[in-house]
Amino acid sequence: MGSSARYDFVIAANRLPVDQHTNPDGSTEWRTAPGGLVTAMDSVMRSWEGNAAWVGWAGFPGEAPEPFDEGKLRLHPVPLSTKELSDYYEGFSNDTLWPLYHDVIVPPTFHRSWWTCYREINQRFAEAVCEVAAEGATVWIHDYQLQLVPALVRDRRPDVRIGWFNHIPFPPVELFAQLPWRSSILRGLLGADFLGFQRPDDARNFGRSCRAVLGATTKGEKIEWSGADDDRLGGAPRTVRAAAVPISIDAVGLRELADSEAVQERAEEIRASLGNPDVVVLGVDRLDYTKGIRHRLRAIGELYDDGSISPDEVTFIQVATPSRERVEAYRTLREQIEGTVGRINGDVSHLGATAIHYLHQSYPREEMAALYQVADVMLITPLRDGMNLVAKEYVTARHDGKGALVLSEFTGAAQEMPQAYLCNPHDITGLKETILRAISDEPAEKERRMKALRRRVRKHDVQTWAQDFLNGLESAPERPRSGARG
Ligand code: ADQ
Repeated sequence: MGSSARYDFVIAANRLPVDQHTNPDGSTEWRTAPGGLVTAMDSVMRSWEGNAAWVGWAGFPGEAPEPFDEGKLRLHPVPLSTKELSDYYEGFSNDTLWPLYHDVIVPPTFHRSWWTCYREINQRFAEAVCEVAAEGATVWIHDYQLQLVPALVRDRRPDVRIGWFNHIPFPPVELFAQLPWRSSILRGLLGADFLGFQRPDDARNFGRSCRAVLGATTKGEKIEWSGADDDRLGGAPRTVRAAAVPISIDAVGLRELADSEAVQERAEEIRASLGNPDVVVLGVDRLDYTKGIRHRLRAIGELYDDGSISPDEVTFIQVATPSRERVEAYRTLREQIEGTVGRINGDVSHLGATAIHYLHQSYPREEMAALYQVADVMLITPLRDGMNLVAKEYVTARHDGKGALVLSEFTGAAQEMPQAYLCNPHDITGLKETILRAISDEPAEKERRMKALRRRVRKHDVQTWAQDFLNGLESAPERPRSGARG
């Protein structure tokens, strides 16, 4: 089957890189979806000389559109029904795996019917990949929604080279072991040649789970597994490499955008509309319980309450992007956050001086770049985060030497950005002190830190990330066998 397909580079991700828009006249068109993965992959595509395809869900339930071309890229939609969306995506991916992989900040929900659906959808994605992948193709699978796809593809197509990248943390074995389907997930992943993680700790956590759950052996980044059991995803012995390849941003593109006259003007406009406060503090997150928004509000609220900062001088803007609103834990979080913002504003704001501006909306890139430029202090306080691209975007956009980044030590970004004002968001007193320090440190000290942070992001941008991943995949221990099995 593989030999008749034409695409020698295949990406598989939960979503396609396009959204369908309906025009006022009722006609529809595809538009590039905003987001880090699309930008990242765009740079890989541009330098890829062969034919490339992207397998993913088109963004609406029901029948999938026929495969189509967007520029050089073949898009291959995978259908999901409303029920499948609920069980595979909102259920197993976002209410089982997401909390389990983020330190069980909320308890994961385990439902056998969700798992059955997850397996079926992974099978569907794997079939689509096998359908489009040319003989000997490179296949790059993304994220926790598709952890069974590597072995399912390997099983049918031993000729292809398979990489998987995890955008979120991989949990310690003590937590991962809670998952009733833990060994199937590990076997699924071990179908890949190369597994990329955000941090060395994530790669090590994965290796430890393979040892504890499957009896595999590890040596540095190499994992050796006998494959000896009766699970249909298993089979021959395998050697797989698991390593850290931290993701990054399109630093050149963002810098250019931030430099543009329109963005500079917009930044001034925003500042003026806030009443030109002395200090603007900014938070930007998807509205997710992993992002530590409640802890941040607690610290900010106490700083206003105890008079350490005043709404006449310091304004806090919290942008909280709507996210997963059909999952209960997200609805509860939204209510809590909005209640807290209302309480703080009610207590400490006065006419003409609002303590917290809360924006539950998505914005274009230009507006985000302008907001970053306005921020004197950026507050990033997740309880756990795979990487956190906002940290990298902020230091890149704020390139005038000013600004200060407060960054949780529980983000992947903290490992690469030690010059940030690092914090433990669980320690509210410590967090308050760190915020005050970031506000009041000498400009020269802030400039020194920001310069080092910017240099790091410039040197390790998204192009470097993609190249590092593909190099890792190319040199992974187990070369593909020739000849497809169909
Ligand atoms: P996310 O959890 O979505 O990603 P993050 O890395 O912070 O988190 O990326 C968010 C992106 O969305 C940023 O590019 C940001 O600019 C953008 N964004 C946020 N709010 C927005 C808004 N209101 N309007 C428009 N754009 C907005 C997952 C993992 C992360 C990992 C990334 C990439 O959870 O840990 O860094 O994947 O691997």
